[in-house]
Amino acid sequence: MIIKRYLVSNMNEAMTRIRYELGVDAVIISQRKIRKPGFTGLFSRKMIEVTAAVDNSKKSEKSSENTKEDVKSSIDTIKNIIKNQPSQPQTLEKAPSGIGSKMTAAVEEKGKSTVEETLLREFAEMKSLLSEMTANPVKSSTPRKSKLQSLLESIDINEKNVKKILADVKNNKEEPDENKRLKQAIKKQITLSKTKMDGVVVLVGPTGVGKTTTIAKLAGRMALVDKKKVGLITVDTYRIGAVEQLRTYADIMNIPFKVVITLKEMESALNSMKDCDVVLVDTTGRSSKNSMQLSELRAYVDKTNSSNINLVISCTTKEKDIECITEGFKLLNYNSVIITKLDETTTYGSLINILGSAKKPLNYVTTGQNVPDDIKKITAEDLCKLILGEEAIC
Ligand SMILES: Nc1nc2c(ncn2[C@@H]2O[C@H](COP(=O)(O)OP(=O)(O)OP(=O)(O)O)[C@@H](O)[C@H]2O)c(=O)[nH]1
Ligand SMILES: [Mg+2]
Repeated sequence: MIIKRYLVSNMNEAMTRIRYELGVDAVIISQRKIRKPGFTGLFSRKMIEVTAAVDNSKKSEKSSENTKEDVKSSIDTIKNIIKNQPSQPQTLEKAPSGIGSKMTAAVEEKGKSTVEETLLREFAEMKSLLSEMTANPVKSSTPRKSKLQSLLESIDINEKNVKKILADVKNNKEEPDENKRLKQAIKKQITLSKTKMDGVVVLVGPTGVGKTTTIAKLAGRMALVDKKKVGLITVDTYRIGAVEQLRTYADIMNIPFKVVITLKEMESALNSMKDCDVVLVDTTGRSSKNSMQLSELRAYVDKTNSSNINLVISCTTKEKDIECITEGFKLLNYNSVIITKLDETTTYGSLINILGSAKKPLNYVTTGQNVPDDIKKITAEDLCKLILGEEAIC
């Protein structure tokens, strides 16, 4: 707040000076007619004393040094106003006598004391503001986000992980280059699965995240590229279409395929694929909020005796749902994560959020609908570049 007093011969002059010096936002907080103090004042023309104020807190571009100056000058102005007001009654315009004039005087007196009280209060506020600014200039200004924090937030890394990464960057005293420190901190949040893709591999996850497509991709790669003996099992019995989807892939790749409805059938299907290097098990998509369904599915998953259970989750999953999914599916004892649909987003912070929330290593990422091409194992270095926007996925 800047407060200034003007001694002018008319209000036009006052308005012009106020607008010029304080700007169009200034307001007049008091005005009164006075004579110049002293003997000569008695014969001089009456003048108008106008006090105007402007709230300069919106002018963020002003440096704190300027603000201090403003506060000092305002305090000086207030001091002068207070000093001049009651102690110099001779300079005030004399009110005529009578009941009416007494009332006018009382109202004027009341008005004066209100202005005085306001000024005194503001003076006290400014005084404390000034001492706070002098004691700690940085603390008194609004804390600003660092460039690094803004960057991490802009790529959708959640608050918890932003804090972790910023702390790591700050505490890394060995690496002088901030960019390298940032990469190291991001890589620290990424763990990659080293589990070999053989034996029984199970995929679980919410509906529509790409479990069946991922199974087909994996089967295609292993059978056609790695020349492994692959078998396919599905417990996806709810939708005929879903079964047919995988059966078509199995037929094209000429690999054994079984549909499992009961727990007993799961046992016999696994027995029939004993000679396979890899048996890929597809499951029905479940809502992480439905613990009944998850418990039912768990019986099938347990029956496989697999130590390679993968939670399949899309990188486009809403931040709030990630926690719900990664927690809910813990009932199925997944030990790694497959993140799908990287081609459907432009920021990759969700990968950090998913891994941080699941606390399990990343096995694969998928990058499109093409079977078997759009799946890959990604290195921490490449994932870091992707997250920082240094590399594109497609
Ligand atoms: N863009 C994109 N689409 C994908 C990807 N993976 C799968 N999809 C598509 O996602 C849709 C659902 O895929 P599914 O494999 O049927 O998903 P699901 O998890 O088996 O679904 P439910 O069995 O219903 O739980 C299909 O249209 C897929 O083509 C991917 O990496 N990127
Ligand atoms: Mg499916």
